[in-house]
Amino acid sequence: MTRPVLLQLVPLADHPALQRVDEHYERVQVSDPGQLPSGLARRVQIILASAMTPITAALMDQLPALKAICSIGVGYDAIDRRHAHQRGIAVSNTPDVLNDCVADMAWALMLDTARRVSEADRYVRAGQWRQANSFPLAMRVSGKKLGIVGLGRIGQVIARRAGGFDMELRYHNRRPRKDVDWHYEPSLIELAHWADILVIAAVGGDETRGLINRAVMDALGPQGILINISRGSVVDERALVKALQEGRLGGAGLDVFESEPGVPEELARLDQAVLTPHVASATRETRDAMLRLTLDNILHFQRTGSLLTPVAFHE
Ligand code: 8YV
Repeated sequence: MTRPVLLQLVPLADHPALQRVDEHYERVQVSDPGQLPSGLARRVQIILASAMTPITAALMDQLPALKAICSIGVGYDAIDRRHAHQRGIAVSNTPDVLNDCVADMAWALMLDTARRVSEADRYVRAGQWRQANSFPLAMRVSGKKLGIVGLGRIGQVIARRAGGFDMELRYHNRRPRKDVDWHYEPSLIELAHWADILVIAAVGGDETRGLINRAVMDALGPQGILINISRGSVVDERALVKALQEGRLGGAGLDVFESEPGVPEELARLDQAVLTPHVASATRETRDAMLRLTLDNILHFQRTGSLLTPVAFHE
């Protein structure tokens, strides 16, 4: 009997659960789904992708038998969920299993940017320490004011870690959360004004595009630090480069960018920016857990027709 096709749009590490998936599906890996022969395209029931793989309406419509999109990652802004919903295609992501590592990375970027760790490393390697002991002073982190934009699952883990640094904490969200005691700040500008460090942990997509604009950066100010571990689209990157160049913003720690893997050259030239290549979830443990949850979603869907961690769609 011919098995339905599982279209794999990303390279995968080896995982024991893959064998079980392969018993039920013919796994076809392509990097450009446009290259898929129409005979195979007609048999695709599942797409296996990463959170950064664009899943457009056009791609879905190339696949008439598509039933589920299983994405490795928590963000779903790359998926046209409205179209999936209209076609009755289920969508899953990998919530919770990456919270700790993404939160850890937010802290790594905070400490690095404030304490100039990467810059200090470059200074030592370049032999500058031997020439003159002139490394600039950094900013203290402990005891400072931390603002979090987006207090979802990851935002809350970042917030919990702030206790260890004796920091005051406030957050901005679409709505105040009833299940936490942290101070809610209804105005993003006011939060930026109050905070020494502002961490962006909001969802990506149209509702947050360009949310962190010049006015927010100016409110954060010349000593302020901006950290982004969510999506590059949330920050106006041109405004950020200008704010850093003109000294209107103190520093930025960024794991995500507007046009990944593209990073503006001007940004890469700035010592007060710490840049990492979208690796917040990229530890062996967490990537393994993300893949496992995705494969579990696929196997559950094969057995029951529903997903373990579906992404709900609201009009
Ligand atoms: C990864 C992410 O880059 O979870 C997300 O939304 O952006 C990241 O964890 C990606 O999904 C890896 O596959």
